[in-house]
Amino acid sequence: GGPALLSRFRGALVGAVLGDCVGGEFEGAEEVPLERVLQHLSALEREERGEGILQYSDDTAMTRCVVQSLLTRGVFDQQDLARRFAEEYRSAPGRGYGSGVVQVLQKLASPRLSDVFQPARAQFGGRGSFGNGGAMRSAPFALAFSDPAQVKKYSRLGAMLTHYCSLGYNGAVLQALAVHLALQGALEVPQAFINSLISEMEDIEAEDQAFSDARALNEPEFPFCTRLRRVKEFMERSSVSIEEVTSELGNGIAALHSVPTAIFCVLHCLEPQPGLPDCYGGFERTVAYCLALGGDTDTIACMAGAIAGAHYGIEAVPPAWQRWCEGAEEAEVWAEHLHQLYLRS
Ligand code: 8NA
Ligand code: MG
Ligand code: MG
Repeated sequence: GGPALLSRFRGALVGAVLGDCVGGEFEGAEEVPLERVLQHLSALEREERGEGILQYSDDTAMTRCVVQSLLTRGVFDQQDLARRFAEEYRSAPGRGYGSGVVQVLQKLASPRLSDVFQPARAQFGGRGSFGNGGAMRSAPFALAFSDPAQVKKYSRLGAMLTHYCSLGYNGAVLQALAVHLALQGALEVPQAFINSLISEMEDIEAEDQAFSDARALNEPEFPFCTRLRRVKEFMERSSVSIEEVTSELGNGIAALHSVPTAIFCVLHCLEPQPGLPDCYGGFERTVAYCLALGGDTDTIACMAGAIAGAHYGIEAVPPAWQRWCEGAEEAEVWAEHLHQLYLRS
């Protein structure tokens, strides 16, 4: 049942781009009244928009690099991907990159660089970045590889090119796994979906590097599992406030404070929610809810958009919204090519 696999692929990639473009409006805002979110979204329904096209940010710019590298090389190629990140940053540095990652992107441009992971390893006094910049671009790994072992392996390596801290790259693995499961229709049974993610992360976080990174950052052991269990508690409650979500799951630029949050947004919006228009389907609810959280809205909506798009399929993504998003049309074409690669993998 549910949408066809190709529709899910298109939904995932278009959903990611749309979340980034539409979410950019509120990036960094501390509080976003739901009314403002709904105004912003209803303006997309108009034939004419004085504000014009919504441009994509670093989230989509880097996602496009991952897609193009996978499609061109047909395999994961870290040298090729590193070169594309560097070239993308050189040609469009104003896409809203995190303040730390730009150093990595500049170093990756050096033709003398032999170890492409070295610049990421040197970040933040050798601890590596825990930002969500690896996770925001990890959906394509779920679209290129059907084998979950490969999804995990390559989403991790792909993130490590800029995010060498386990709290950065494990967030990318979690995001890719959520898209991987959603493509398979796993969100039809929400409890089983969250349980699968928890059990995957129990394995992934059981390594010395993850233990020492968590300790250094004053986080509990198994930090992603801990947050996912909180997601599960929220799912079991009859109502959860925006304040509880932002204070307990987070809405920040750390992967730990945004990937479990994006997953929660998708789960929470499977059902109609008070305050959101009745005419909204699940995809629209998810995007609106992400924006209402404030904080890193473009990235949370990008990640939730990818998961929701994989679940509901492209038919659930409003064409009126897509029309105003830079890069949405191309994303649809690339999703079809990734689908071919996935079927061959
Ligand atoms: P990043 O790797 O530069 O990390 C983002 C930030 O997190 C850094 O600038 C640091 O402040 C902090 N950080 C990360 N790791 C460490 C560490 N080990 N020790 C201390 N501080 C650390 O960038 P990224 O690629 O992860 O990007 C993350 C987000 O920044 C994305 O959402 C992206 O869109 C961008 N961004 C966010 C905002 C916003 O207001 N939310 C604004 C502009 C850009
Ligand atoms: Mg961004
Ligand atoms: Mg962001």
